[in-house]
Amino acid sequence: TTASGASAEKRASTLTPVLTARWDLEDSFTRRVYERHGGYKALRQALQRTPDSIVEAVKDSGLRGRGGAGFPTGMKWSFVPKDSPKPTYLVVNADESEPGTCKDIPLMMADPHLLIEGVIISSYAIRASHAFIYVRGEVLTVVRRLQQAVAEAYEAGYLGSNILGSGFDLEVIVHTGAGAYICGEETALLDSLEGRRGQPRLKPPFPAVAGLYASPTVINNVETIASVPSIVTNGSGWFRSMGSEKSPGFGIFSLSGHVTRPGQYEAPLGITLNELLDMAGGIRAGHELKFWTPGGSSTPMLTAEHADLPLDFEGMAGVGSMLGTRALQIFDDTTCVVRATSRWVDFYKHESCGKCTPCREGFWWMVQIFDRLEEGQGTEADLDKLLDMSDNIAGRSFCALADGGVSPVTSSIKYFRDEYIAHFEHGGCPFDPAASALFA
Ligand code: L3W
Repeated sequence: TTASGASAEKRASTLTPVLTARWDLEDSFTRRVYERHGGYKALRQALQRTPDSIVEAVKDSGLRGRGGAGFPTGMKWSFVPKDSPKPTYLVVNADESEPGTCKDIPLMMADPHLLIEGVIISSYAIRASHAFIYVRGEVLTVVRRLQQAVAEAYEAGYLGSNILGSGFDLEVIVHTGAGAYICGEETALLDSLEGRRGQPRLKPPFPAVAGLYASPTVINNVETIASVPSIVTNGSGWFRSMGSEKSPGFGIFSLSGHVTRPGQYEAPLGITLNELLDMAGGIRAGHELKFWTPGGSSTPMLTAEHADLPLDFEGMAGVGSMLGTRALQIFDDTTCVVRATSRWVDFYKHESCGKCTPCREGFWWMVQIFDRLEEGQGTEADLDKLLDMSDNIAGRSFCALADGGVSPVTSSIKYFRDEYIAHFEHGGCPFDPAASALFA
């Protein structure tokens, strides 16, 4: 009944699951099952409280954005001007497309009502009467499941006018994207939602002040919003009792690649890769960990020496990486790091929206260099050229896509310069692609 097919055993974690708690129940995606397991209780409690008290609870919990950047959620909500003559909107960023990231889509497949309950409570808190869930257009089954769940929520009086007799009104619109990675960038998403080609806008103004239709707009990731009902029910102290001081709470870690049992593992922030690998049965038999990403390809790769570091915002920043979306892509000793990086650079070249020159031109040129390197025709000067280009792309482009795109390049050269050189000396890739099976 779930999208992931992952079993409870695979998600066994060091805490009682919250976000994945119902994933293995039969018909977990229905309102009936959600209500039978405590669903919509938090909404009833929230509607008895003032909107501001919900904002305060989320602020006190220390919840940080689960889409990658980790911005404090309660603080973002409190940036919405209280005296604006324009309506306030809530937008859920469900355009999950960071390579390796697979948490929001399974959550929406298995437990869409958890997201919808979070949407209603969050909209109430920020005084929004319209909320949009912007979903990747490619995942039609998820779109249909969400639409069905939204219809069920209307039938029960959780959406529409005068919700549960509270006087609060909310309309929820499920909107599909059209397959562009850039539309996960919050302002490109807003352009797309307004019917334009998705390209990032200049910030500031931040969406909290001028977002959708130039109105105050809170944009949060699916997992962020899905965490809100549990904070309302259990309190901010409970949330803070998990995770680390500056990165409290829990999250879904998606493990993929050369791992025995890939899947989604819910765990407190601050857990380590080695602890997660223990749950996932370790690296596939007979092999060793070579490199991994903490949060998809947009976060600098790390190596086996980093496997005991806390997977929280501070722990990853401390080694020049980022927690990002907790997409742990695991590569063993059979993988060619040049091949992996080349595939990622191809992705960024393809997904660059073209608005700014460093990103549009930079990734195109990088692809040319990587093609040469892979054919064994490069020289060591090419590595310096790649680093120089990275320096001229990161921080000089319009949005975070470009900063993310140079991450695999700079980090792979930092940790595996010798392997690049081995390509020149060997006259091509020294690895057997069939042995890795990921990039064959
Ligand atoms: C009001 C201010 N709001 C910041 C808000 C801002 C946004 C949030 C974070 O990139 C990262 C990126 C990807 N007043 C504010 C303010 N805000 N200052 O806070 O903003 P920011 O700029 O730190 O990050 P971002 O542009 O949102 C997100 C990385 O995530 N990433 C990619 C993720 C992809 C997915 C996916 O596919 N689902 O999430 C992975 O690491 O590289 O660094 O809301 O408005 N003064």
